[in-house]
Amino acid sequence: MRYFTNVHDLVSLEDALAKAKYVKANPYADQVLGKNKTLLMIFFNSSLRTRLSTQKAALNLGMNVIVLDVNQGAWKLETERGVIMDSDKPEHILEAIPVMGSYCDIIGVRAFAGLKDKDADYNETIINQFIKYSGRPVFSMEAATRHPLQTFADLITIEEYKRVAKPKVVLTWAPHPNALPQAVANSFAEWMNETDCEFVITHPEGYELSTAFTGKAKIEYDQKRAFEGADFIYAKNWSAYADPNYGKVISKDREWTVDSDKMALTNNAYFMHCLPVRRNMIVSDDVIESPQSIVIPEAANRTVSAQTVIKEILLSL
Ligand code: AN0
Ligand code: CP
Repeated sequence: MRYFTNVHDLVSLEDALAKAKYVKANPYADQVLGKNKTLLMIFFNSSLRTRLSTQKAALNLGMNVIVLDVNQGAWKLETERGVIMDSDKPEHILEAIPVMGSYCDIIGVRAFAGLKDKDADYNETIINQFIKYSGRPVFSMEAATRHPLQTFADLITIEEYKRVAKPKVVLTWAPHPNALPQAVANSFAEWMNETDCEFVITHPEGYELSTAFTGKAKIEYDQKRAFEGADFIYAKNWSAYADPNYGKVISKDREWTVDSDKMALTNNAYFMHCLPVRRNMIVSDDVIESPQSIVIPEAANRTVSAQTVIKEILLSL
């Protein structure tokens, strides 16, 4: 595997989950594989989990790691081709990318959706430029439309906690003060459609995601009805996808906050969220602190998903 941006880059989900299980049980089995290989992690946006877990994953594989926060200490990058560069951006991404590639063997990129230009976001212009111009294998640490390392960790977690072969998994929108990308929700839907879980998405009207990601998922506008009999509740906020509101916050309705009354409708469901989470907007204190909350083991599995992916890329070098 040379590129990892979505579920279809894997041989199969089943194969990837089996490899992840091995990596989790044997975290230091491949310390020689990454010797004298350098991972460069490029962040255009903030991160706690992705930064730490991906670095840990690479160290477990014996790699060297360099981290660059583009917005802290690097030159501001122009990303459009053809512009006269007389503004505040001294360097063009078309030089910066191959230069970055010359210092490493593998590149991880975090570049969120700008939420202003839907076509630019949904064409994945930033990560695709890294794929095209870096000369190196590239993996996504959350790009404009997907967050595959997160979703891979989510599915490892569901596999570990499920009590029935085909659990009911519910992705629920929940309120947030700011406009967030659709990436986590898109990815979660895209990967859930590769499983045989019963998969339901619930959100207020106007928050419909792209059908390219939701596929065969059942859309239920009544959140309480969606929660009935659920085995996993996966909460996430996202901004509107549909025009004319692309990238906008159209509701902050706290009726959609996940609380213990709603969790009582479920089949004693586990609560999941990718984090960072806003308490008492997305989820009440008591739900996130309850024994059914698995957000910490879910975050811990980010090391496992990253290590499984980086290992596959190292094997292809
Ligand atoms: C980001 C998002 O929703 O895409 C990153 C989540 C992993 N969240 C925030 O910016 C709060
Ligand atoms: N879940 C996740 O990707 O968290 P960070 O934004 O902190 O990396």
